[in-house]
Amino acid sequence: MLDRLTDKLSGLVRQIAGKTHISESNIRETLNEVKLALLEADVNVRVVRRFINRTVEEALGEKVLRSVSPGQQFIKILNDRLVQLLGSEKKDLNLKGTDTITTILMVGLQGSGKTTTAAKLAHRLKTQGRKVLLVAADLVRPAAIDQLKIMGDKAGVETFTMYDEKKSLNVVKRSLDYARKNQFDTLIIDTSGRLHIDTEMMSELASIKKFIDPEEVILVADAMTGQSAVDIAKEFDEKVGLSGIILSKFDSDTRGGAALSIKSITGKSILLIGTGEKINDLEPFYPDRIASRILGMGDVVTLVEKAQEVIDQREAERLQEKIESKTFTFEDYLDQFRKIRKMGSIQSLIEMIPGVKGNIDTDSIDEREMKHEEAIILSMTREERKNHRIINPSRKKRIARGSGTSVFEVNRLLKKFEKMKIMMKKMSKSGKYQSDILSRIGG
Ligand SMILES: Nc1nc2c(ncn2[C@@H]2O[C@H](COP(=O)(O)OP(=O)(O)O)[C@@H](O)[C@H]2O)c(=O)[nH]1
Ligand SMILES: [Mg+2]
Repeated sequence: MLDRLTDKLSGLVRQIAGKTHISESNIRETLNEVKLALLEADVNVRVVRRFINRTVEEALGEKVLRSVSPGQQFIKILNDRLVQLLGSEKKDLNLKGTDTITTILMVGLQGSGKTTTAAKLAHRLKTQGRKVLLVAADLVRPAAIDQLKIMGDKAGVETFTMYDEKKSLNVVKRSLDYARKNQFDTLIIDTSGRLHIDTEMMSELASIKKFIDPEEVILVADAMTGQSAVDIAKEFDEKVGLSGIILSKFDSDTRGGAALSIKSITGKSILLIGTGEKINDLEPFYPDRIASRILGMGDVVTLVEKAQEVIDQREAERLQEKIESKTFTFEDYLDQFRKIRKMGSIQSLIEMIPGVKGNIDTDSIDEREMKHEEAIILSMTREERKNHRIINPSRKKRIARGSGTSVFEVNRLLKKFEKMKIMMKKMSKSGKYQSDILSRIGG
């Protein structure tokens, strides 16, 4: 799902991420490509238009054009907007405590995946320690009851059935009595769908809903049906009232526009996604993870946010000047060192940089070595830090003793520092913020 969109967007992201200068036309061009990619992925036209307009507006603001890393700032905006489009936060099911009964009504068209999903959900809630009863209230298709029972067995969950009953509302009523008597805390009701929306189905669902007053009315929508999944959701919401949506068949290789349109058109969140036919194939829907996957960018957003906290723009500029004028000293080094440390472990930080994971052996970045280096720098006098060239053999001995290291290590750091200055100078010309971070920590 969403593979083509992912290819397209991550390509665009890669192009723009490293840019040190971006212009209004860069932004407009890129967003135009984004727009085409979204339309091609079958995202609703009006949703796309609104998305692009808002993103353009924000991206053309000062924050992007004048920032130290405009490319990444721009991507962050794009990402945040995309997360919002997908529903912002992961939404959990509304479940009551296990001392009472939570009811969940599954609705949807025939073939959308209701029965399968009901059982998957039962399985999921069971593993969370709930006592779940599946209720076979689909009486339209004769085999439906058996199908639920078979799936229920796979889930290790009891299924409530009434083979001779004709009215699904009666099944629901009786199942509630049964649940009360047998201390079930969760009822998942599988209802009958039709091939198309019809009034009989809707009124049946409405009467069940009225009787049971469920905590959740979940529409199971087939992600493969694209735009029409969105229309169906809208209609079910108007006629029955939904609390959330499960997108089934998210494992298919269709274009995936439904996932991106459904929230902004219906206002209902995607709670979970079905990713296969097996009982385990049900996953929470994380808007932020999906967005960064689509943009193919690791955790660049977290990285930008963290970096923003510690390194403000002016300071970055000062640093840049120092690098250019070669007045970068051990004092600055120490300073950067500590800022980077504040951002978390070096390893995890570096792994967040797009393109780094897999390309650089982050295990070789030794945190212990960094601590030693810090100790060495701390044992230098201010003069030595400002001008490391005065560090002669006797000073080296003193520093090594003071820092609990060896002259060998002191020498190694001095050499590394020299090498790093040269490297930084080179990199500051190509201007990449991320390589800048890397060079500062000597990676
Ligand atoms: N690949 C895939 N198939 C699914 C998924 N959910 C359901 N199906 C299949 O879709 C078909 C219809 O599912 P079913 O639960 O009977 O739909 P219902 O008519 O709404 O109850 C079955 O063959 C399921 O195995 C899913 O997430 N991924
Ligand atoms: Mg069914």
